[in-house]
Amino acid sequence: MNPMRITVCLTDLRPESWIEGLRAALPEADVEVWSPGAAPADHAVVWAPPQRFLDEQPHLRGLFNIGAGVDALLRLKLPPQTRVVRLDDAGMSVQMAEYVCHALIRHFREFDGYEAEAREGRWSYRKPRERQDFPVGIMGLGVLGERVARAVAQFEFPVNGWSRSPKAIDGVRSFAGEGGLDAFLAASRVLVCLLPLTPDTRGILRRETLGRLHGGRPGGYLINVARGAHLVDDDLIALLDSGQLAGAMLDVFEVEPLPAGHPFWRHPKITVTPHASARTLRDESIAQIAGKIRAMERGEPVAGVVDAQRGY
Ligand code: NDP
Ligand code: OXD
Repeated sequence: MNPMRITVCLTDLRPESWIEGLRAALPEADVEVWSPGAAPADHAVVWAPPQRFLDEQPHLRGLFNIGAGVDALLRLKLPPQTRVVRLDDAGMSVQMAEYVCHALIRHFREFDGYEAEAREGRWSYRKPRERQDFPVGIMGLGVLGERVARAVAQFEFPVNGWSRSPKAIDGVRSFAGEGGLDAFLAASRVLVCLLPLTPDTRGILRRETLGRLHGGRPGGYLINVARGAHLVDDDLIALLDSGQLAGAMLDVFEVEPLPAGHPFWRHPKITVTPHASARTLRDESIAQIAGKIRAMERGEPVAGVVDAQRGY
């Protein structure tokens, strides 16, 4: 019997360590880097593959993305029987919790202000703020959002969560669906976006929604760690410049890398990070993907299979 064939197509990434790790984790398989014209494989491990790659892979059983977000993958024409599988945490949720708690606490405790004053040699206190006045709203309570919500709740902030279906998470007030969005926004002052990018969520961070934070009062804060296309950039800038929003920490952008002249780089109320909030960890990811390939081959269910209709 021919060995199972696994092809690896990682655009803009060096594939060598992935190939080595996958060969070690799946010694029974034939693991190769894809090149145009290569023989079709049984499974693929991918990041941003070109359409040509998929056109040449009509028999794929599993298409394993080395990220959690599959919006770019779902824009391609996929072989009909192929199951698309996203990374399921694989070490990302703890990083996301660190990032969001850092952004939240840095804003709430005014650490940027202290840092600026310390640079001027000034020893000055600020009036302590009430955490009850800084309810945090997390959009998306999936693998990453739930972990973030639990981490934020540990710091005793009021936490609201918004998802398609209602959730029961200790310390988190659940809002669901279109009908729950207005009440969720009104009850939240710091907004964290951890939604997948789908036709329903594209542009969801815009003037009308961001303007409703904190019951429409000024002082909201945005943390976007999901996808740049969730945000309408000009609306954010207008809300910051008018004083309606107090600031934003942004990790993701419609065009990445963020173009040199983009106003986000120099805006005094915006902190930019380079899509670094939760990095793919190679060893954890290889172990997870190898386990799922074996489970699929045994005909067992695997976690993280994407529903293409839903978009995540
Ligand atoms: P999941 O698929 O596990 O969770 C998605 C959540 O969003 C679910 O709670 C889902 O609701 C909710 N949701 C989806 N559509 C809607 C909608 N229309 N209205 C309300 N809620 C909705 O995803 P992950 O938590 O693993 O990842 C989330 C996103 O984070 C990824 O898609 C990716 O874009 C981004 N990401 C960013 C990274 C970075 O480095 N910046 C790293 C990794 C991921 P329900 O539970 O009811 O289905
Ligand atoms: C992901 C990402 O989706 O890195 O995993 O954004």
